Formats: sequence, structure tokens, C-alpha cells
Amino acid sequence: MTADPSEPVPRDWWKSAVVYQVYPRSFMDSDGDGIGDIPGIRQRLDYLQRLGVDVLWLSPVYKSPMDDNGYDISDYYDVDPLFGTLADLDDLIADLHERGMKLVMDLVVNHTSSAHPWFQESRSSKDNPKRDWYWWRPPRPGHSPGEPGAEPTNWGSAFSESAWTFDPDTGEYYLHLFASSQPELNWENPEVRQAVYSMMNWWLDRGVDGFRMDVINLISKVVHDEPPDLRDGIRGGPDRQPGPIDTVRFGDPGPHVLHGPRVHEFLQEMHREVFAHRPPGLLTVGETPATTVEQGLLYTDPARAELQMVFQFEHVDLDSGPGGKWDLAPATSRDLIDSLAQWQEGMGEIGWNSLYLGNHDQPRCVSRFGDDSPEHRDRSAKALATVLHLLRGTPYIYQGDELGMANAPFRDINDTRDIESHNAYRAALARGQDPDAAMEAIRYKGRDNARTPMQWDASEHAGFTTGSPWLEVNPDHVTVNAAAQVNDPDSVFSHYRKLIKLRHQEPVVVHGTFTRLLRDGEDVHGYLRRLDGRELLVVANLSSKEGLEAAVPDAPTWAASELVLSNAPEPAERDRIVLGPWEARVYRRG
Ligand code: TEU
Repeated sequence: MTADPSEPVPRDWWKSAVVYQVYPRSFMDSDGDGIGDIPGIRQRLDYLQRLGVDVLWLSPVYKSPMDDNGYDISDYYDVDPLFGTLADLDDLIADLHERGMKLVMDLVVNHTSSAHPWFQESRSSKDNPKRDWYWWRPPRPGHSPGEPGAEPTNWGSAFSESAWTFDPDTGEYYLHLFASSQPELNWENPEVRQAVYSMMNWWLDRGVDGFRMDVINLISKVVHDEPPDLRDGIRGGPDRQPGPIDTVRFGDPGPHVLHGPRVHEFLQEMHREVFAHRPPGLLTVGETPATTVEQGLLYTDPARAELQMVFQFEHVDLDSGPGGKWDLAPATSRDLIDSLAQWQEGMGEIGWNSLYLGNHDQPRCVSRFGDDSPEHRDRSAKALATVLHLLRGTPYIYQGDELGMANAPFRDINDTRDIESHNAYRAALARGQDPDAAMEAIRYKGRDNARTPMQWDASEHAGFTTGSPWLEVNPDHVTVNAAAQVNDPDSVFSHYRKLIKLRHQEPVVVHGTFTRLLRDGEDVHGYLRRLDGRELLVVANLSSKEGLEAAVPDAPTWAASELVLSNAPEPAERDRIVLGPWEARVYRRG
């Protein structure tokens, strides 16, 4: 729904918006170097407008050594030549605004790249004015610097290494919760915070419409008054919380770095310095791993003036065992719906949810939560989208999910590129794990599953590039691609279009209350959305089982009421609701 630029923007416009995430490296390559870029995105705006999305979230395009594909920034004020120029980005912003669409940038300020001049200065000497812009600590007393065990704390990083790297020049360690080339910024230092706020204001003044804030709940660390001011984490043990850290080898930094004592103070300061004086029309969403509903409310309660919404991880950690992300654990559709419903009920009328099943860090949702077999792929992709998009919150579509793109058939580690997977694979082998077992976990959970090039058509490289793609195109692109779907009324693409239209046309989808139904359903799930006498019933069979009844209250009346949307042929029965494999229906009354 392209917004009418003459109309005043409602304060909570983002509640009726649908956001599309573009991973620039894999979306569209315009110059044949095999890597997507900004001019390539501009070439595909008609496609996104036809889909009907309102906002583009652009994963990082800033100058970067690309150790973590751009989430390691060396210059916040410039675009990396791989992706284009600042002028290209200005043109993209102008194109989108002309179409009544918006652009949200990725804000990665928990850490920078070690190539960033701030860090270069900071590491140059202990008394450099920017030394305290990062977290430097001396070796653990009684240990020889650089030797295992001398790290200031036993924390592990999300990329399967120690969270500390020794710098022989200054004889100290610096902290990094991700790669060693992603040093943590010290938000305790007001100069750091002001530098971040100026950069954000620079981009907003340039026409950007908001920010997706990377791991923003990590910016405040627990600093003790008594030395050591940073304390060791818990290792291993039965009551260990699932998460990315390998606590067999390291201590869990979580309790020391997540939702720190000043995180809300910093976010409220950011709001005052960057957003409070600006007209409505901006979007802010924080990526907040390991967040509870209660914490989610603190971040998104408008009265607290912090964030509009957060990406919480509960439903994307369901299939992580005690050993963390790579310790695969079974998760059922019931687990998924239980988690989504808990956040619906928990956010209530105060907070606000982001609605997502995929992004550039998660495997493809149709493979993970659906069924990507040829028989069920389309219908399960549509069923998952139906259940997700009609919930209370702002939906996020990850590029390619609107086509039903699935996980890739990686043969071995050499088929992948992601630093997280490579480090995890190396660590697994170092622990003596069988390479096939390690590769099986990466095939199932690896982030590269989401990063294979966008499948535009059935040609050699799926219309993504005329060169050789940085990551192999999924061979199923010959059948699963945009060209085959954009004009097919029964395609996954068209189903997403209908869902987006429903959100744009039905206030009950945006502002309606949420009531869970079929709480005990293993495979069949349902909920009601209500607003001023208008009701939408959403029911879905999230399994490949045949003929499952959705025994909702008043089913006969519902079965006879208006069927607004479904991913299966018109049901014969009009007195009860019986769903086929991966069948989803949306009924309306009032
Ligand atoms: O992700 C943070 C984060 O939580 C992920 O690392 C997550 O733990 C893991 O990937 C799940 O498998 C953000 C960005 O989205 C990610 O791409 C970056 O690698 C990371 O921060 C560091 O910037």
C-alpha cells in the first residue's frame, strides 16, 4: 500500500506496515561480480511493489572487510564499493519514497570492525583517547599473557571462540562477543554514544526511515565495583540455557552482557537524541536475542520511549538443545504456536510484536517449520505465512520466503561461506565430533541456507547474476522462482500478496485483539482476531496429516461464514471445518 505522501503519517503507521528484508549480497547483482548490490535492488523494485510491501529493511551495506558479511563495519558514513556508492543509496531511497515505500537501515553499533579507525586508534596505545571506546582488560592475574586461561573472563563468543583476543602490542585483551574482528564498543563511554547518535541523525537527515538495531540488548555490560569488574560465566551443567555459546568450552557471558543495567537508560537517551524531535514516519526495531516477554514489554512499551518492537528469539531457539544452536532438538508446530501465542498474549495492548519466521541468520522457514517436499512445499509455505501474518504485530518477510525458497543441499563445509558455520564446524571437529554429524547440523541450521542467491528465474544463476555467484544458487531454482510465480494467482507469491492486502484493508488485522483457540491442538491450530464486532478466524493444519478437524467454538457457523482466504480448494463441508495437509483458512464475519 503505497502511502499517499500528502496524507499526514499516523503515529503508529508501522502497525499496519509489512517489512521486506533484503540481504544485499544475495538479492540482485547488477555488475556481474557475483555479489548483489544496490543498483541491483533498484532493478527489482517493481517486483517488491507488486508484492505490496511498505518498508525495505536493508542488511548492512556500509564499508566493511566483510568478515561477517557487513555486520563488521569499518565506516558508518559510506557504502562499500561491493554494494555501490552513497549516490546509489540516495537513488534507492528516492525511488522507494517515490513509490510511497520506506527504507530502514541496519544499525550495527554493539561492535565495529577491528578495521574501523576508532578501533585502530584504540589499539594503538593504552593511553590513546579512544582506548576506552572499547573493552580492554589486562590478562587474568597469575597467568602468562596470551596463554590459554589468561583471558580476563572465561566467556565464549557466538562464533565458537573465546570472547577475548590478546593484543601483544599493548599486552591487553579486547572483548568481542562475535568474531575477533568485531570488537565490542564501550557504551559506558558517553563519547561513544554521542558518536553513534550523530551517525544515526546523519542517516535520518539523508532520508532513511528508521533502523533495525543489531543485538541492541548487548550494549550494556554488568560492571562490578570490586575487581575483577567483569566476572566469569557459568560453564556447562544441566541447567544451562539454550543459546549460541558453547559452554562446554567457555563460560556463558549471557547474564553479564544481556539486558545490562543501563540498556534501557541508553535506549531512552538514544530516543531523546535521535527520534523524539522527528515527525512520525520512522521505524525502530531492536534485535534482542534471549529476551523474555517481560523484557520485551520494557523495550516496546511506548510510554518508555525506547523501541517500537523487538526481534525476540524464543521461537527460533525451539530446536536448539542444551548444547546450543548446533545441538539439534525436535520442535513441533505446537511448540511454535505456543511460543507465538505467548508473545501475542504477553504484549497485549501495551507492547508490540515483530512477526518473523526467517531472516539472514535462520534456516529457511518452509524447511524448518513447514515441509519442503515437492508435494507439500507450496501449501506449507502458504500455511505458515497465513498463521504468521494475521497475528498482532508487524510482519517481516525475508527475501525469497515469499517464493517458498528452501534450505540448500550443501554437500560439505566448502559449499558454505558463513564465519559462524565455519567456526562451529572447526570447533566440532576439535571436540572430536564426526564431520558428517557436524555438517548435518550446519545443513539444518546454517545461516547460508538463507543466503543463497534470490531465485528470479530458471536460468543458470537464477537471474541473480551474469557472473559466478558468491554462494551457489539452490538447484531447485529451475522450478522455484519469481518469474514462475508473479503472475500465477495460485503461487506462494500471490498468497503473500493477498495476506499483505488483507492487512492493508482490514483494521481488525492491525488493531484487533488476539484470542487463542485449540490450545491443545498438536497439529491443528487456530486463533481469533476481533475489533468492533468484526472477527477473523484463522485455522491451520501444520502437518502432512489428512482430514484433521478444527473443532473451534461455533464451528458450524464459522464453516458457513465468508471464507476470505485459503490455500486449498473451496471446502465441500459447510457445517464443520476439516483441514487437509498444511491447509490454512481465514474466515470473516461481522
Ligand atoms: O545476530 C545476532 C545473533 O543473535 C546471531 O548471531 C545469532 O545468534 C545466530 O546467528 C543465530 O544463529 C546479529 C546479526 O543478525 C548477525 O548476522 C551477525 O552475525 C551478528 O549480529 C553480529 O553482528
